[in-house]
Amino acid sequence: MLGADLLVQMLINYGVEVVFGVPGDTSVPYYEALQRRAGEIRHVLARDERSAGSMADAYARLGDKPGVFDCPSGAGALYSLPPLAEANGSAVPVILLTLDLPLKSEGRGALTELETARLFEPVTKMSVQVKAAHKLPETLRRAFRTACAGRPGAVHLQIPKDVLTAEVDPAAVSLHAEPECRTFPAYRAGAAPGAVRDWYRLLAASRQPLIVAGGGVNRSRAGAALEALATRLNVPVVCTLTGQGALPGNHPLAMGVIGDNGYHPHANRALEEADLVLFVGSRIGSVVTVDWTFPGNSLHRRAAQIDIDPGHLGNAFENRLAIAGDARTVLEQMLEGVPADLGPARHRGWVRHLEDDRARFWDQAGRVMALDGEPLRPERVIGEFNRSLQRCGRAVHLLVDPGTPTPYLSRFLRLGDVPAGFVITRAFGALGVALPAAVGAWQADPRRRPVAMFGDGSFNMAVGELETLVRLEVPALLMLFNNACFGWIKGLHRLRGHDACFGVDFLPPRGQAIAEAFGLKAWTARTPAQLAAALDEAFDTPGPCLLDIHVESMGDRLPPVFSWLRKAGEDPLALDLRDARYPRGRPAGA
Ligand SMILES: Cc1ncc(C[n+]2csc(CCOP(=O)(O)OP(=O)(O)O)c2C)c(N)n1
Ligand SMILES: [Mg+2]
Repeated sequence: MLGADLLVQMLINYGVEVVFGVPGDTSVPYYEALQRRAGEIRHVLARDERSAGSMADAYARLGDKPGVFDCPSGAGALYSLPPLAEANGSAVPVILLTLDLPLKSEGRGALTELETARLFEPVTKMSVQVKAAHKLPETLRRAFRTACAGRPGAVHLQIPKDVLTAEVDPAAVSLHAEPECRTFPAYRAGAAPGAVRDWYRLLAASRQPLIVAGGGVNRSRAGAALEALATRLNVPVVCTLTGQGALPGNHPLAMGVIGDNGYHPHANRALEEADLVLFVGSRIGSVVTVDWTFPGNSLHRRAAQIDIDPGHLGNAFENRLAIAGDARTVLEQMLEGVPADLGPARHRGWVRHLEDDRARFWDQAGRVMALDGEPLRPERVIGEFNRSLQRCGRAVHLLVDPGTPTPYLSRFLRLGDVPAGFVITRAFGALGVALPAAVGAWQADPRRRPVAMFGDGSFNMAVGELETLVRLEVPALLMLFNNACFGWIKGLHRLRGHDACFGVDFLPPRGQAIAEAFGLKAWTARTPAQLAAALDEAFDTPGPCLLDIHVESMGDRLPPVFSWLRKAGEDPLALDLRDARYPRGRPAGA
């Protein structure tokens, strides 16, 4: 067997159904091997390695299998770094295969030579060069085990071309795959003995408990366990940006999004007021804590934490209880261990209080989302999206880039009964992810419509993948937030009290024309009526389509970002919503 066939056989043995990638001079033997097994494993050709990586990342986030992508030597590897770093930082199992120069050319001035195994070391759990073809099976096993077990993460394998073309006697190596590591999390770990009892001791003494669902809840697919436990204990649940979707949108105990970006004021208030906060699968980093200034009522000795990574436990403040383990497993243990004397009717007043705050917020939000305006107000865009989504009723995957989409979607999304999965890449928050992520999302589950939301800055970084959407007939619904600028950065200039924003404006893309040139169906929306009609048509369109939505710039009005509102002298916890303006009076450059 050729090394390349061994490699593909191992991928098949691990249940890999799809690999994403971009070819190069060094990857031809691998592509030939893929071609020989085309009935068993698909290859999705991306137009940029960054996109291939974002596809693999989204595929893993929205399913239960690791994502695999490939790139060629040199430039291809360099382009693959951003998405691999994001996957690793977000605990998403992604395996990158760099099909590299042959070992025999090492150190002899070959074009594209680069020590890729070293390049990826700081952004992966494991990055190694495979030095001989007979080492491929065991290295692949280590790769899947490392990516999927413990805190999931990224793996990089540098595979020289002469390893791919070498002959191996298949009888001399074992091609077995560890069944536990075909999906993730592999080898789920439970809580240490006594931890569940300790949790109930804390809960019994609490009058205002709260659970925070972080991205780890989604990674562990612990949503059902969380829902069952929260319901059984009558404990309200808030989530972080990446924890969105942990509970169904209309769950009575789902109290919204906490933190800085796109937070709900009632959710942040709940964190201020709770006397016991159980964080599940959250790093509790800068966004959740608004750069460690929130909540004002310190979480020291108010918090308990469940995390797969013991390095996160107690990292933000002193915990009352720290449990190292897999989110779903620990929550299920808690569910099994509910003390008999713990009735379901506890904390009723607390829950009612949070429900009142939430109702007050949504009352206000309904008014704000109905406001007219040209260019369109982002709140209106999400409001129309909510309406059109619920009219359509079909399950979606929401892929959301930084800029206008992240804060406005998180704050104003109303799913109702519509099931949704989310990809909001927040380890690095790169632009240009949502559009390619639509391809990975669709590969993960073609029953769910991928809906990607991105700014025009983002769009221009990923626009080449429109061709991929059309070629593969991915029924993505793309929402381009067109404001002719890097709006988020413009807002940061404005926050410093002057109007002279430097290096942030560009020409508005002609989104509809661009999309149509690639073969997508497309609309331009400048008014609420145009937007409503285009959204309904888009939901009824079976193929890929794009809405070029002309929105107000975040440089013109403050977005729902806690730290920005605070800096502008507004009360970020106010439930009564009003338009907030940037401060004025400081000369540019001062
Ligand atoms: C790859 C990358 N480069 C730069 C940034 C910094 N950045 C964060 S938001 C933003 C502006 C985004 O502009 P756009 O996509 O048009 O969205 P808008 O803010 O205008 O809604 C930039 C440049 C980033 N997040 N990712
Ligand atoms: Mg923009």
